Amino acid sequence: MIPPDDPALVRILAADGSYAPTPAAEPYLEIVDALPDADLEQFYRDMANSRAFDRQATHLQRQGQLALWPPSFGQEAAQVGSARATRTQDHIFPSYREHVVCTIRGVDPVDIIRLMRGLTHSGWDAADPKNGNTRPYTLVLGAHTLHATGYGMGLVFDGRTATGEPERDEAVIVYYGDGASSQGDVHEAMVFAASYRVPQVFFLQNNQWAISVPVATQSRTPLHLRAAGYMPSILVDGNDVLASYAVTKRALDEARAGDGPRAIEAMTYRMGAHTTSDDPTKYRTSDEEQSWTLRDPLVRMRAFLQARGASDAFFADVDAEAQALADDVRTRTNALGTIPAESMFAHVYSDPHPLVAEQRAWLADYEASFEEGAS
Ligand SMILES: Cc1ncc(C[n+]2csc(CCOP(=O)(O)OP(=O)(O)O)c2C)c(N)n1
Repeated sequence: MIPPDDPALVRILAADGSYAPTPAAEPYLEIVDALPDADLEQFYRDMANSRAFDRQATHLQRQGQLALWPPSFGQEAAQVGSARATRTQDHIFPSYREHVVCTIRGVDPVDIIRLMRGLTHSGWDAADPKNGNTRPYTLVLGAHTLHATGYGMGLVFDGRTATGEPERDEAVIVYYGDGASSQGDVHEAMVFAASYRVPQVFFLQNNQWAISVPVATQSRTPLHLRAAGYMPSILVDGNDVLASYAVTKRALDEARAGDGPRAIEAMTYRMGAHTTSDDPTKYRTSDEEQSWTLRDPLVRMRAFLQARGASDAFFADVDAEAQALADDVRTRTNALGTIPAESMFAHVYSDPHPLVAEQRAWLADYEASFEEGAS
């Protein structure tokens, strides 16, 4: 079901792509109006690329190349808008569905694949500049909101924010879901973030479902009102990339300037399964899915750009780039191979430990017991 519009909702593009700001969007229009055509086109390009990557990764899982894939299908506008609103010096704390955010920040899509294939413990090195200050995925719901708040407190203590030089001030943004919003960790993070005026944006993607639990069961009040108990909280149409960009940009600017944390609830929809191990037809209706298909974020932005005169050649170029990206991901995934099983013992303790040594020896004996070796 599509939730009825809340008067607090910030939306700039209607579902048909027409420019139709809601009253709550008025304060954000100057941000959107200042965007050059190149940025608007980049937003669409990002969404098309990430959808192609996500679809490819889903296929690769079905073909046995990955253990699991949590699709970002449907959440592209919330992620592109918010990620494009960050600055280079900001710090990103994703959950596990933020493929769009991570790749925009510079993470190689195949590094996300390597994580989901079980080849690495965390996928990428957050300290490597090419990864754009993007921390590893956290599968423990809500735990990383505390990591982000702790990091942001460090920014305050170290004088790396609210210096009066916006080009230099740093902020953190943490992504989490409607289900995670019920975790105590999230609320504790909000208490500390508010108390210490942490330069942090809590970006909640309300995709309507926590696996098979609908958001109406998670909370009897709109989720943005939960966060409003701690800090200014904004409700945005997460399928509108322009609105997502504008509210996140302002929230990050205010956070960096020392005004304290901000919360954003981006109303969106998980158009795919929770993960490739899930079958959403068991708990939601096709009527519901179809009603959200009518709000597809890519279709909306495409219609907006077309009305502004974007050419067929532009869309053909975007499609070709997205296809090339998906092909490249497929080629490199198929070449990934495997890793020695004993690497699982490598990072358990920093010093040698007798129990780990015993288990490593047991595994080596077990593998040697196969005539042709374990495969
Ligand atoms: C602390 C914790 N409890 C339970 C789980 C199992 N679990 C994994 S995903 C999920 C639902 C999360 O829903 P939501 O926060 O809305 O995010 P979404 O997957 O929809 O993006 C649950 C319960 C977990 N990973 N961590």
